[in-house]
Amino acid sequence: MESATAYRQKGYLVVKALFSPSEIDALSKIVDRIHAQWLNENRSSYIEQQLVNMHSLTHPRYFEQHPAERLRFFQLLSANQLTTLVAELFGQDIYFHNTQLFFNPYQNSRQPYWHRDMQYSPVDDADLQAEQPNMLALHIRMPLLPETGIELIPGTHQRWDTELERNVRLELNGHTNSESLPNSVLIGLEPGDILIFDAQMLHRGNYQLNPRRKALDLCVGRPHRYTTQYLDTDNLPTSAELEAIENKQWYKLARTMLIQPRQS
Ligand SMILES: O=C(O)CCC(=O)C(=O)O
Repeated sequence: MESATAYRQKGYLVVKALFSPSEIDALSKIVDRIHAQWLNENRSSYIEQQLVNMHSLTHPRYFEQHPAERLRFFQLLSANQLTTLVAELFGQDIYFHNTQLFFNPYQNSRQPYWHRDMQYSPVDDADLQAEQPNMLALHIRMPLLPETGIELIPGTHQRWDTELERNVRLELNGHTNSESLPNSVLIGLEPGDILIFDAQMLHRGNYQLNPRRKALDLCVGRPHRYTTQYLDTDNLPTSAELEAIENKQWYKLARTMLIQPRQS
């Protein structure tokens, strides 16, 4: 499969028009309401901490007044065309981990920063490097507005940093994590397109090129002890919701992992 080869080589893949305008519209309406609630509750952190994302959009706290919408949201996120594509690319043992929404920081007051997602966990960088071949943690980026919003360094899912990349990513030897790095690619996406990329490859957002950003992000992957420890039951469908979801394999595996010993 051509796209599997492209992903293996580069660590990312763009699929154009995977979601229909009506699916994007339905997602957008739900996400706007959740984002508005979050902003209402977190406005001072958004401004003072220059936040660029929120997480856990499926949490019940966002559905207290809209219980039926939660099921609809899970259904949209596990759309058949998406789970089929992910199964073709990565196999069946993929679980739903969480969701995020990326937006511009308040008044674009912050520089985007190069990182590998798990560098913010307590796991040592050398251990992350050693485990990288055994991990599959994916972001599925679904822009709800057109954006040129993310920059990646192809191939960094398979190799660790050059000296410059390490200095920039970890802000060593006088470098800052917002400096430009060689061989990066900026990704342009339209609503309906998706970008799948390895959460551990070198990446950063782009805030300047987008007057507004509303980029929904689905975190899925293969169970691994470094990631499954952060899985939160509250973000998963209830048993009744699971029953009603047509395409349930990602959620089913996630729920199984909560009652089984952690897998490596
Ligand atoms: O899209 C962005 O602004 C940054 C994305 C990112 O850092 C991530 O998905 O971990």
